[in-house]
Amino acid sequence: MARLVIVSNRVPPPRAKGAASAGGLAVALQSFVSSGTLWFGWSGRVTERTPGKPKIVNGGGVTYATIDLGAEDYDRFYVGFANSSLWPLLHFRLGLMRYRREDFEGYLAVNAAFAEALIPMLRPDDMIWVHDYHLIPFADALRARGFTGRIGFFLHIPFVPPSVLDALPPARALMRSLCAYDVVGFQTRTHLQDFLDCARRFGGFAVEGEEVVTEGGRVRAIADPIGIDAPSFARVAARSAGTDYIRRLTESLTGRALAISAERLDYSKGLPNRFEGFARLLARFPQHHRTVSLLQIAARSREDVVEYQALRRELDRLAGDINGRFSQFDWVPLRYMTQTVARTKLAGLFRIARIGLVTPLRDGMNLVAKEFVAAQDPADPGVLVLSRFAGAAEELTEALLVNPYDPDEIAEAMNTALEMSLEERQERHAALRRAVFEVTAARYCNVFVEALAGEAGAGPPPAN
Ligand code: GDG
Repeated sequence: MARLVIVSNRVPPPRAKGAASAGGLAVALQSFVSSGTLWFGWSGRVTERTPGKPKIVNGGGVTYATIDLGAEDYDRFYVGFANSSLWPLLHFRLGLMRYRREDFEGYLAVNAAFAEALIPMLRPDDMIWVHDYHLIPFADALRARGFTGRIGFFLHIPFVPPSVLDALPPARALMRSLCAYDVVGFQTRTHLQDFLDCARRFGGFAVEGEEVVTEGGRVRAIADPIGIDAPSFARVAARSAGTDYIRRLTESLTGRALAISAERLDYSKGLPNRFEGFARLLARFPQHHRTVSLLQIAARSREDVVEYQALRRELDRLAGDINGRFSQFDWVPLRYMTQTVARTKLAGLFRIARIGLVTPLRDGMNLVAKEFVAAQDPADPGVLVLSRFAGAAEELTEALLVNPYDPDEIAEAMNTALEMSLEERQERHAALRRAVFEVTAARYCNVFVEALAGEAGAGPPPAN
């Protein structure tokens, strides 16, 4: 059996299960990696210059090899091209995209430096699984250094149609790099279809079914939605609901319903629209004054990127505005925090919430939606209000699906959720729960690795 090598921008510290990391990727993969796996990527540290050799740590049979980033590389590769060009572009936010040629050069240079550092650790029959938009040119960089084994890529964030990708100056180079993989995976069939259209348009390649035919071979494109370890999250949530922490929260609510949102403080997550939606709920449905509180956890993220700094200022202002307008001396409608909360506590918060409010403007998948469903008590479940532009909406069709650009629609869905009968809540939750327990993290990993191994039995991707 070939060794699995995982390459991702950030590598979680060994055996840090349950640690307060607010990233979806680490959470999904950590339970899958097994003894013998090599996991390679950035350490998260910035030093003066990018070193040539990785640091190696072993934990639980897994070898973690990490490399620091030099300050200029960090600026061009991470802050620049990855998070100021690709992230906004692939979330359909052309107005926020910034492009500098030197950033793209830095992006290619870091991919090359990472490949150079990994090559001495590779065996010819390794299977390499590369993750996310930071590392699109990684297969090219490995092939240029002589690696001939299987290499697959999974994109955790959305993909865009040709008319959107066209705005990115190196669109063609990027598409040709994506087509240097053996397998390319996406969260949904919509993203997959957009990729095939872009491969045709910018790569100049023929597409046959769900395969791209290149000069060098064939790229197989798959839709492989990511999931969570649902039974384990449900257990943690049930246990956590009995702790002092959750008891203190329940006491502070004095019988009021809790609506909850939790994510990285990121403009893709639709926080200002959500705050506005909540304000509309209070303005249009005054019967809910004093009966509901929204707890918004917005873990600070990418604080070196100016758009994230601006978003934080905007949210501070909006939160103050809502509480100034609607608070009463003994009721504060919006509780807003920008610290991370430990994962077990988060699970308990989800469990006791009456509404899970998940309204990104665009999201590859959105694991919070799935975690909220898994955390509920099936006998008295909360209601999921979900953006139809989250990848998760393709599977979680029994949620109250909203267009997050319309604050009135968010307000109306919250009102519906608050007034929903127990019977309807149970019916919707049962259907959502089936979906979340079926498409798990383990299934996601198995489907990808089977496709990467080239096994015929990989089968069709789950319906979504
Ligand atoms: C990318 C894609 C895709 C959030 N706040 C806290 C916290 N979290 C945890 C959540 C969840 C994870 O972080 C976030 O995952 P998401 O999927 O919701 O979002 P991204 O971070 O944007 O992830 C996304 C994902 O990759 C996987 O493919 O679904 O579309 O954008 O697990 O619970 N965890 C803790 N404290 C917090 O305050 N401990």
